[in-house]
Amino acid sequence: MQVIKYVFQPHGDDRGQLISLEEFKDIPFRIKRVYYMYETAKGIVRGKHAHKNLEQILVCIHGTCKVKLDNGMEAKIVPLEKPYEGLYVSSNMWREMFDFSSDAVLMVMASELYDENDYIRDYDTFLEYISTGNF
Ligand code: T46
Repeated sequence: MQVIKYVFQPHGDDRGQLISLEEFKDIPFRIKRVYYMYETAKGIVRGKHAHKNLEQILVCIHGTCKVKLDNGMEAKIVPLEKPYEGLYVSSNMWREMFDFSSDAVLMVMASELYDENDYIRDYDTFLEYISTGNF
């Protein structure tokens, strides 16, 4: 399984850093939605689902966390520790976010609007769904 981690180019000067992300340039899809999570309680695992169509880029813009990606055949754990790193998460990929530092802010840029029908929230259903290859 190939993990795609983008390294964004900061516009740094003596005032500090600034990162700008543009759709189709820095982000490989139209950004229809941005959301972020913070004040994640200790020991919490978020996600635990896959999406049928949604593509996303996850950026831990403050603090740190880890993301487990699982395509049904292989799983990898990716640490997100820098505000200039973006993890691409494709559709048909089980994801879990965990090990959040208390100051973590995880921002997500998404290719689609929120749609509960796009979620697969049961792991066995996910395995069954990808085994059909009908997507
Ligand atoms: C994903 C991972 C990385 C909305 O109303 N609008 C939204 O855009 C989102 C993302 C969530 N919600 C509501 C739905 C739930 O009542 O917010 C609540 C928490 O959402 P959820 O339990 O799905 O959050 P996570 O952290 O488990 O998963 C989220 C995204 O839902 C998901 O698409 O890939 O982050």
